[in-house]
Amino acid sequence: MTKLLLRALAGETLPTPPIWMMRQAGRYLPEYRATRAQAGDFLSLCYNPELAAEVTLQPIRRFGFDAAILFADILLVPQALGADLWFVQGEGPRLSTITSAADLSALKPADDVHETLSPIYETVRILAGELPPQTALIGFAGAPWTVATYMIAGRGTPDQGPAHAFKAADRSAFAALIDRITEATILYLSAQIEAGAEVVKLFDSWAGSLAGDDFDAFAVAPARRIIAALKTRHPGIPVIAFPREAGDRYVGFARATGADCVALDNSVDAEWAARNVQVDGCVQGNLAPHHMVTGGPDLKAEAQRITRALRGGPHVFNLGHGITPDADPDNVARMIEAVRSA
Ligand code: 1CP
Repeated sequence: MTKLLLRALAGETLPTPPIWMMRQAGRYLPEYRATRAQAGDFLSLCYNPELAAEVTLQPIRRFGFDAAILFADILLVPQALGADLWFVQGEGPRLSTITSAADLSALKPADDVHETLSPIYETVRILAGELPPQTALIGFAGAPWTVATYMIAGRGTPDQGPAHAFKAADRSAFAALIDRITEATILYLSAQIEAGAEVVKLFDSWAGSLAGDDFDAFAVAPARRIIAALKTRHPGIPVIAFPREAGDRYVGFARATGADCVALDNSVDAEWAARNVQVDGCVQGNLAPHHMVTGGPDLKAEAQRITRALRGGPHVFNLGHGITPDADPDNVARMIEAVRSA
């Protein structure tokens, strides 16, 4: 029998949705913290295929999710393109910045990314051999705009100001950066699929800060190009797109990009999404991550409200964003029970 996640992504309406969680392998799990300590630091964990496969499998063993997501990070692609990348403990990622056309021309060509990223493909190969038969394997990459915001600013930013400023100052250099990331992403995701990923997801975490024509040019168009290239190379490969905080622009996003499923953040009302987004196919989401911290009757009520609101069409149950380090693992088990008994 085909895996539940693949059935939902193919457009099937199921009595119980497949369930997985963004950042399901992460610091809220003691076993993750132990393996991360064994690896030394976060990047060493990402580039260690055995340990990266181990942390990918941990939430599958503990909770029996319907999908595993490759353990890696969206910032490995900038590193593979030649950016310096490091993580400051307790703060987050730092990268060398791109502030001019000259910085851009110092980057490596997209074809070179495999040299850095080959350990990630090995992680995928290990997982493809070790996952239980009912568990689907998801590969992923950051969408070009979101990756560009980190490459330009050199870190996470609340408003993506530096990326907007670079776009305004030198639109052609900015567009060339988006193109370079787009090409690298096609090669990276293609290699993940060849290694055994059965689904790929594009994370556009900062899509919500693009307005009007910019949303079309830098969120829709690169996603469409990546998805078309992947489907040409790997016919039938399902793609999940996550244009986080896109608001009204969630409507028609699947049609405009060719995505098989659109992931909803938790600012979107599930009933509204059923009427306006799920009409085009599968949707994923969208429980607010804070319920994994607070638990209680609200967790059950919200998980069941979302499940019921999206029951009339294809749905993948997930959070609206990643689970946070302060979450209680017992609340994850309660969430799964609530969804399966809704
Ligand atoms: O200390 C740690 O252990 C590091 C925390 C951590 C983890 C667990 C980071 C640093 N990345 C990851 C793994 C990760 N990142 C996955 C693995 C698979 C899973 O979901 O379990 C995935 C899919 C990502 C994707 C990712 N990384 C995104 C897109 C999704 C999102 O959350 O919006 C983004 C924006 C990043 C960048 C990043 N990596 C790590 C942090 C703390 C950040 C955010 C930095 C910032 O904006 O300030």
